[in-house]
Amino acid sequence: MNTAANSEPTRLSVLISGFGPYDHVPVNPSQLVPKLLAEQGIAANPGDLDDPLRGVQLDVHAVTMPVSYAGSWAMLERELERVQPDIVVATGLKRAARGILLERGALNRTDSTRPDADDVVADRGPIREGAPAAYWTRLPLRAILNAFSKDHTLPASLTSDAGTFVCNALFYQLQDWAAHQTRDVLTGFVSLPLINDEPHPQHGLPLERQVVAIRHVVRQSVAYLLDM
Ligand code: PCA
Repeated sequence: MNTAANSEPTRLSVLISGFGPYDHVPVNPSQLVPKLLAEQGIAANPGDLDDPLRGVQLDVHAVTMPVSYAGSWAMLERELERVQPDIVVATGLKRAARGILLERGALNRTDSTRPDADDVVADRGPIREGAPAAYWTRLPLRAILNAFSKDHTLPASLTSDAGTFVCNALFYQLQDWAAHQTRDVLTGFVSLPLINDEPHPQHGLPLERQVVAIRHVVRQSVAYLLDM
């Protein structure tokens, strides 16, 4: 993407999605983090001349989806059409995660005995018949991980397994959608751990750290997009 050096800010929009409560998880961080980011906005750090967000006006949209195979994609697709985002960061909870999990890719498969919010237990099989077996993320995971590593309070790792439940199904459909767009849209999935405010938690991270993490994800994605 070419940005001329003029005074007009480059307008970009980001859609950040998450899920509502499910399975005895009363507060899903993936519901709160996108909402907080949309409320707070994401802008350049005033003192940082190298901040990729300098000269960028970023519109931040949040959506909370039901933990339903059909309902989550229907809702996200509607938002994609409405917002026409340049970047999409889908998030979901991984209860066993110690920190932030940057998902490398989505598999064309459901395989879970767990019923979704509509009481649907998905067949073991492809999400989209005849579609590719997997899609890679479009988010710049290495740059994001580097940004995290400078912040020692953000444990994170790359993972190749978004599970076989609703998160992976949503991720797969999002990547399939992006593959069929005529313009480049950076799309991907980040799994969040439980909210845990203990100083040295075995599992989970404080909500505020999770918000900072997704801010890094968006900032690095903007840098990557402007460089394309
Ligand atoms: N995590 C579930 C679905 C919703 C969520 O936040 C999953 O791992 O598929």
